[in-house]
Amino acid sequence: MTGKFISFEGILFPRLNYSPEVLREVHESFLIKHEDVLLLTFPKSGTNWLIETVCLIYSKGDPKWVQSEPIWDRSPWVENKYGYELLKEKEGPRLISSHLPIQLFPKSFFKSKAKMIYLIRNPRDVFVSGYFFWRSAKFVEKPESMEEYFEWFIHGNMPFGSWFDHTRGWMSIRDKENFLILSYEEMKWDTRNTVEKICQFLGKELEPEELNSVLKNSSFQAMKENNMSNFSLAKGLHFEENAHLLRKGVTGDWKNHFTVAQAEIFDKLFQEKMADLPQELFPWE
Ligand code: PPS
Repeated sequence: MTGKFISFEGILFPRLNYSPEVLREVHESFLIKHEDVLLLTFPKSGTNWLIETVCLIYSKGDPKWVQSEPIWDRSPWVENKYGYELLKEKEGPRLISSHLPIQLFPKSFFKSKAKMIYLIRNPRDVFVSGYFFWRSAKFVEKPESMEEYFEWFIHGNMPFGSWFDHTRGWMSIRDKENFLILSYEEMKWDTRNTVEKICQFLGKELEPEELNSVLKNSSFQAMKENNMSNFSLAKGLHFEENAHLLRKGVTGDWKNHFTVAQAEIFDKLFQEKMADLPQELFPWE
């Protein structure tokens, strides 16, 4: 399964828009500034929801920005060629998105005061979301079946590597004060409270009606209808016509897809890989 992927430092990336040269340069020399805000996730954890929310916090709930500029330009991906070029030119405080594992992230971050939000999601739901997403993408090897994708996922043999390593890696800096861990589940179950938490972390204050507008314009339905945020601009070229970034937007969908055997294998693996971390970091059922 290497035709549409490249491997860099043992991690797979889509060939389209990624190269070892750019990945190396990003890691070695991209300068993170103190005033940058970094939005970090393993793919399919709710990245775009977080980006939309933060953009709306920045615009005090005014939807003009999120409705007029594509989401990948508002908060470019530092690791891909397109986003990297944009970021190098951007003036002022930047929003920066990334799926990079900690060992490949720009080194300059670790000496900066830039704030980072790391959003996690139940890896079982990450798996299901990823399966449908990668199946609809034209620029990656498509898994033949959910069984095949299960094998890729549990061995980390897929774009951006292992969920377990990614999560463990970033959680190792969880005590830093410029680092906030959020979960998709808490965002879903108590969105208002989570948005307030983000505002507090970023030092932003919103009036009640501004907060209401952030919530309204970052809702699943609003994002699904927003062509600047729902990836419809990339349909045809990079995605099949039936692709949906905003697919279901729920927690626990894995229960509709996992076999009993897969659920058991996953539980065992989770125990093996994550047991030494405080379990309250993982708020899903
Ligand atoms: S990507 O391609 O890695 O950047 O995808 P990512 O944005 O991380 O994750 C996509 C999943 O997030 C869900 N999503 C949302 N859920 C609730 N509310 C809102 N507003 C929202 N926006 C995106 C999206 O539906 C994907 O999850 P699934 O389970 O596939 O529906």
